[in-house]
Amino acid sequence: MKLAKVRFADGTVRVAVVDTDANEARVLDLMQIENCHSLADVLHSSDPAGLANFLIDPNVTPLELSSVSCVAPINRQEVWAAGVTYKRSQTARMEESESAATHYDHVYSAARPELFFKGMANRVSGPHEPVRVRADSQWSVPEPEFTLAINPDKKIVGYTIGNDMSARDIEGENPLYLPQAKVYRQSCGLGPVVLLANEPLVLEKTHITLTIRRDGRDVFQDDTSLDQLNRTLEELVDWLGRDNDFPNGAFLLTGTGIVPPDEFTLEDGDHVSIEVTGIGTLENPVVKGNR
Ligand code: DO4
Ligand code: MG
Repeated sequence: MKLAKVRFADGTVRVAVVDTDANEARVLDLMQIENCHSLADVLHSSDPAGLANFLIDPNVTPLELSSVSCVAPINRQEVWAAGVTYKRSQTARMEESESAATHYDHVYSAARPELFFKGMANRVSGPHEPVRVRADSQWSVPEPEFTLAINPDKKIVGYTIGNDMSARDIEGENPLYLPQAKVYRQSCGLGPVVLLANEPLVLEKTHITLTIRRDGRDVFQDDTSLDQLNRTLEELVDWLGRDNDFPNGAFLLTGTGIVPPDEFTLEDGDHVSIEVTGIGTLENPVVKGNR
């Protein structure tokens, strides 16, 4: 089952079950349950699929998917990201950062993963909202990442698509600049839906495809699959949860396995599309900041 936050023409946002096979979204009536106000409340319940089925509003006609616009599926969760979890990312980091190459080499194989705080809802762009290249970066890329929705008990309850926008020149200049390379206005894409984690995930069949379009044509495309991830999803969540509490839950981007060639940088007006098997496609235009 897929859950989403959908926006209506009058601007109101409601939680819905998205059924791609039936091509419809069914709105939930959250008011039926005390203390259930948001998508996060459904995701963090003991049985998200059962609760969502129970809450489907019989008085609202199912909406055709083409008439529905999804917004970022986030409420008050923190967003975190893992790094250097794929071989491709390790190689790219070592190339961009001569002085810190050995750190990236070591973190790829160390027991402790790289984990960093990416932001909260205010830095997150939903489907079709702009993601940003910093004005002071001349070398920036999207990072298409399989993303976990984690409940306050630190259990994986769902999956979505994340874009860890990154300034490779700032990160490469000095690893201590990582927060500036990674955390800024509109630096994270999330959405369009959360696929509930109650169905088994087949890693080798879960493909992540990144397509970048410029002036209407593809300028970059590549794909990877989840079996290329060098760590288990549970391992990443376990490290994130050590001596940490997430009373409002968290999203965890699990790292990129796709890095465009070194000569590529995003430009203002580019279009980023990230498709993940079983979840859907996250589409965002790119804007370049003016500080
Ligand atoms: O260490 C830099 C960040 C790496 C990252 O974000 C990734 O591998 O996805
Ligand atoms: Mg990343």
